[in-house]
Amino acid sequence: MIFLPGFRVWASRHRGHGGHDHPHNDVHHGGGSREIAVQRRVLDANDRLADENRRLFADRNVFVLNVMSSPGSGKTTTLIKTIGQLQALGIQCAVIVGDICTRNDADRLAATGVPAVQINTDLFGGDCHLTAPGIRKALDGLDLSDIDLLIVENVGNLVCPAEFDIGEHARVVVLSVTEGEDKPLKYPLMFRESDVALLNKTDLLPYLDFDSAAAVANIRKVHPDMPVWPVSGKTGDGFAPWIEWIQDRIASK
Ligand SMILES: Nc1nc2c(ncn2[C@@H]2O[C@H](COP(=O)(O)OP(=O)(O)OP(=O)(O)O)[C@@H](O)[C@H]2O)c(=O)[nH]1
Ligand SMILES: [Mg+2]
Repeated sequence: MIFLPGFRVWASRHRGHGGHDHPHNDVHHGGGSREIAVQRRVLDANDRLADENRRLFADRNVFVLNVMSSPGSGKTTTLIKTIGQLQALGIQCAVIVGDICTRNDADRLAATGVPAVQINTDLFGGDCHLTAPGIRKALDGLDLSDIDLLIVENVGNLVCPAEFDIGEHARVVVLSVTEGEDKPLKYPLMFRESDVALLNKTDLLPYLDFDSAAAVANIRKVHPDMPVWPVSGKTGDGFAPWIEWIQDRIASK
């Protein structure tokens, strides 16, 4: 197993100043068509680099997952368990993780023995999502030659990461049972754009009023055919279909 300690990569911004440069649907502070044109160019530039990333992943025969959720839903915890199970199956993983500050998550993930690269976005205004250029830069620190699966843990945010193609092959959204059943309806883009949903922290259900059936129904209203698997990142319960899906996707890449 290659070991590469987590290190800091600064994601480049789309424009050369601070602020929040990406296309929200609810722009309500002036700018009109010019603002929309700038946003279009930002996304076009990102998409071109995402395609380049995808070509690079194809060359290296690596399957790439983009894992997204609100802050604290349990992405890192779930991924640590996931990586452990995949390692036992002989699947070689690497991780890129995005946060505004700290390398905590790269350190936690690297403790499993996989190469882990941390991207911090704080130096450039604290982007709330990863971008294709940021991933490209992080790849400079990863040797993908023996890697079957590259997992990207996006910045904790249930909105913005869904707007940016990073060159991934599949998207996973993690919704935890402490967040409320209505989140898929309030933040539909994330659920519409994902291929799989993990309903995490199910070990806490006995202590909550959370209605799992309603949460699943809400996800299905937004994305009718998407698999939704209840899991506990803490205990490892419910992981079988999730691990099987990853194996299938790697096999068919
Ligand atoms: N009870 C319980 N706690 C969990 C579970 N998964 C994560 N947690 C806890 O939830 C908190 C946040 O978990 P993380 O894995 O750091 O969440 P994250 O989504 O990676 O957070 P960010 O990267 O900051 O967005 C930690 O205290 C975890 O121990 C779970 O399945 N059950
Ligand atoms: Mg995390």
